[in-house]
Amino acid sequence: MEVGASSLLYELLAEIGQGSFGKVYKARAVGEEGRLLAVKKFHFCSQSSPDNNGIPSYILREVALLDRMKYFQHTNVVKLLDVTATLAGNVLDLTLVLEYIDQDLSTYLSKAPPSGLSRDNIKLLMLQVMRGLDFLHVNMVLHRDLKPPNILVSSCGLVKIADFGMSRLYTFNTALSPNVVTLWYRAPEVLLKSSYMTSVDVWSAGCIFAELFLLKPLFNGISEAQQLQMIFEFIGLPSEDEWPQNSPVCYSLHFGPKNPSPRLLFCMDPYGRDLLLKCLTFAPSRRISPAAALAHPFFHQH
Ligand code: 0RS
Repeated sequence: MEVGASSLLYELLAEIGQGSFGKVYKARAVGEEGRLLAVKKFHFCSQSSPDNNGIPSYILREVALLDRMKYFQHTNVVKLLDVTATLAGNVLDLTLVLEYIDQDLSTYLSKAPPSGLSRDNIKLLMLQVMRGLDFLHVNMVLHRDLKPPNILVSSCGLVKIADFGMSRLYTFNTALSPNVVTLWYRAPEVLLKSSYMTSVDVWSAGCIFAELFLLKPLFNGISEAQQLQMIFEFIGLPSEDEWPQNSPVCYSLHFGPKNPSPRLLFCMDPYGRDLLLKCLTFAPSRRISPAAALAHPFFHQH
C-alpha cells in the first residue's frame, strides 16, 4: 500500500524529538528557498502470527484519515504538507512532512520573566489555543495529549497546535515505547480509564491556562493516583453519582477533600478564574467547549 506521492524533497538537519510519536526531525526543503520543515517518522511493527495477519485494519484507517488532514487549513494548527505511508508485510513506515515553527510553549515559558506573562499575552496565547482546538474538534479530530511541548509559538507570537490526530496510532505503539508519558495535563476521565471525547482537550487547555499564570504546572503528579489527588485538592472531590460508572477505579473519599481549595488562583482576575474552573470541570459533559470558551468574557474585556 502506498499513500501520497511524495513530491517534497528535503534534507534532515537534526533530530528534535523522540517519543511515542516516533521521531521528529528539523529539515530543510530542497528548493523553495530552503524553507524549514518538521519531518516526523513513525515506524510501526506488528508481530505476524497465525491468528493475526499484520497491521490491524483500524490502523490503516487512521492513516487514511491522517492523509485527509493535508487539506486542513487553520492558522492555529500546524500544517501537514505531505503524508507517505509504505506497508511492507507487517511493517508500516509513516512519514509526515509538516511546517516548522521555531519554538515550543515549554521553551517560551522557561524564557518568561519571573514576574510572569502579562494578562494580554496570556489572553492572546489562550485565544489561539482555543481557536485551534475548536477547529480540530469541528473536524472530529481529538488531540488527547495537548501539553506545552506540542504547542508551538512562532517568533511573532503565532500559536500552532502540533502532534494531533495520531493518538490511536500512539496507543498501539506505547507498549513498545519506553517513554514516560506525562500525566500533568490528563483529564480525570482518562486517569479513571473511563470513556472520553473531545472534552479531554479542554481539560488539558485548562491546565495550560493555569500554567501561563503560574509559570509552572498546575498539577504535577508522579503517579495516576497522585495526579487525581492533586486534581481533587483543587476542584474538590466529586459526588459519588458524578463518578464514571464504567471506571475500574473505585470511588473513595481518600482521594481528597469534599471542598475545593483553588489556592493558586489569587494571581488570576475573576473572569480568568471563571474560565479556568469551566475548563477544569470534572464531568466531561458539563465542561466548557472550545466554541463556548471563545465567547467567554475573559477574551472580550479590555
Ligand atoms: C525538550 C525543551 C525541547 O515545528 C520545534 C517543532 C519543535 C515543529 C513541529 C511541527 C510539527 C511537530 C513539531 C511534532 C510532531 C510530535 C511532536 C511532539 C512534540 C512536539 C512537536 C511534535 N524541549 C522539545 C523540542 N523542541 C525544543 C525544546 C522543539 C523546538 C522547536 N518546532 N517542534 N520542538 N509537528 N509530532
